[in-house]
Amino acid sequence: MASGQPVETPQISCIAQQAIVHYQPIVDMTTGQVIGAEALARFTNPDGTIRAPGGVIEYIEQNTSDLEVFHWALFQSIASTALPILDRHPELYVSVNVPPSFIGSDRLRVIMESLELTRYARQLVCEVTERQVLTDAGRAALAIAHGMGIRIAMDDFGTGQSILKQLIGLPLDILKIDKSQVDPLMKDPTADRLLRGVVALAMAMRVKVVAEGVETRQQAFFLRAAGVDSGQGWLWSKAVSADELEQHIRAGFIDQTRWTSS
Ligand code: G
Ligand code: MN
Repeated sequence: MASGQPVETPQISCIAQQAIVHYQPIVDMTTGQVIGAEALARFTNPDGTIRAPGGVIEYIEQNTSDLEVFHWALFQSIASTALPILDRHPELYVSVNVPPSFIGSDRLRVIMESLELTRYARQLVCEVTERQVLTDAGRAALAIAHGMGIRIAMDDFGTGQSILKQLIGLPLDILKIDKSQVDPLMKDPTADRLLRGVVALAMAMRVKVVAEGVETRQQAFFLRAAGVDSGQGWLWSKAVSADELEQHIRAGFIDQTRWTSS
């Protein structure tokens, strides 16, 4: 929860309207190529500098109309900054954190059509968090998004429900392993064994795996040895502007695929 005083709803709505996106690269751990990017909300300060949302999104999520304003702003920012990149790199995807309730309310389809995003559906991924129980309505919503050609990623895997029966019948394409399972990899043998179990689960389900919060080469090495396809984290890059993302796409991260820095 954000520190300080609660913020009045009209002010939140105003803040929600000003959301823009930055992009954190998702990298193929073997080749160092950028295969996708997670769109993460950022806000512009009065002096023009950019700040991370802090706890603001939790306030936005409390009110349906704020949530709608926020997603419009977010998708508008994606439409104006990412589409030229998606055109130039047809294999690249952009993944967006979207609550299933928002997809189910038909708002996603309206936004996609209004912003002419529909033809990019195959380059979009909706990330849904494992922290909240997926209701029947939520599952139906994901099926709708999948029917539009959008891929589905289970975010924060291993930190929330982890109810395996929840995965049955879900149109899942990607599992995102949470940072909390990456951090203990070199310290706790159980974490390494658990990781291998999750990779086996993903392989059995025929879904891709993305490890999140990767900060060191050693972590990347361990993850790759365990069979993880791709990673996201400060080892490669923090969330950056669309221009910087494109530079990363062109250059790749070949240096970070080497075990030693020399
Ligand atoms: O749960 P979700 O995937 O939406 O979380 C993404 C968040 O994780 C972002 O706010 C991003 O800034 C943060 N993050 C991404 N990579 C790293 C990392 O390598 N280390 C840490 N500490 N945080 C990260
Ligand atoms: Mn996410």
